[in-house]
Amino acid sequence: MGANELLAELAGIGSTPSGGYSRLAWDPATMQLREWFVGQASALGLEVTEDGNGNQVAWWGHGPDALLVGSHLDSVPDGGPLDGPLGVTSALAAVGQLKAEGWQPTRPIAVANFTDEEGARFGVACLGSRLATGAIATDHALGLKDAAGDTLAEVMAARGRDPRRAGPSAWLADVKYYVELHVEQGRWLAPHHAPVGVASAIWPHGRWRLDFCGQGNHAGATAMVDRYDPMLTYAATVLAARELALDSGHRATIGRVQVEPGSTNSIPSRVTAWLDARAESGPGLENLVAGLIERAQVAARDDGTTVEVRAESITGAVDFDPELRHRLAALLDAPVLPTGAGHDAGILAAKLPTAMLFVRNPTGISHAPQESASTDDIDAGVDALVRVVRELA
Ligand code: HGY
Ligand code: MN
Ligand code: MN
Repeated sequence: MGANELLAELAGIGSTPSGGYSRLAWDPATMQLREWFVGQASALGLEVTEDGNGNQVAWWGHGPDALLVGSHLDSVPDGGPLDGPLGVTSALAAVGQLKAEGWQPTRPIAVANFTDEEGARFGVACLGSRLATGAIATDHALGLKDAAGDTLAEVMAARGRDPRRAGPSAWLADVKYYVELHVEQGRWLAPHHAPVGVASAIWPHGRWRLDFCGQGNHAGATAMVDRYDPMLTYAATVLAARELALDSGHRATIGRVQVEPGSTNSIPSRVTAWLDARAESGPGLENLVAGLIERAQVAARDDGTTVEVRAESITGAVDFDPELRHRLAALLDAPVLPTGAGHDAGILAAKLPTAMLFVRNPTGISHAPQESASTDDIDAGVDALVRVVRELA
């Protein structure tokens, strides 16, 4: 089956009323997707394995110097249909096409479904690939809690996995290259009239938790001058984030907030918000975040509140393997472009030669139901991946 047909099989899993998808790590939707992955890979004659972190890897042959392709199947809440699944379905389609042609690889080929790339449940991006590569301390990861207060260890155990198996994975030692195909996030390929692009780099980025604390009080009985309202400090910080990012050409987003007690007739006692900040350079990112923390602290002083900032997920700049990206860009006659989006390929790049292919996204929208790619471009992506697999394997 081609990638478009495989994607159509996923259409009903984890869909939301808005037409998007919510497929968080280890939730019923992603458990259904994992079973689907096993079924499809097995039908292709691949041997499906699962490492101690839940990463699924389907092997065509075994042994060292493998070519790994694939991506992830989890999504952000109310995400689009392609972020992740396009890479997994294109990898399966490419393997299926090559097998149907009777082509034989000279090295093992594996298709990965990395667990929890979005970090939407436990707060750390690329949790499956970070665990597999040792990029995160296993115990710290297993202790991460979701919104219900359940730890990753408890959630994995409830899904019949033994958390004691989590951590650096031996299978990666058998991988020589990783090539991840992904829907473009942002709109660069369309104005350049290219259906497929090759990634040069991933911007450094991170996530910070901001806790604004004040004095809860009665909304009607408390004069405005007598308030210590953390919502004000939070609001000033949101506006400062936009101002600092615009001035510096970087990116800052506060898209998630929790208010306690969250009562219409109470002044809040606490507002918790999460900052997602990204910049073209490490120093740029540091300056952006430091500047925002300073502004938040000044606002807290003015409001008689406090603010506490904790880094939750940090990803350094990624420069994809220059030799591999030039080789693939030449092979595909494709443009090379950076991205502000993080990926499992960005984590594996620390361990082995890694490349990414982007498939044109006509609107550039991602992490929203309107994410799209044309069926022709999706087919062009599979053709490109087939050529890359032939070239590397
Ligand atoms: O947040 C990201 O950049 C990626 O989609 N996880
Ligand atoms: Mn993704
Ligand atoms: Mn994503």
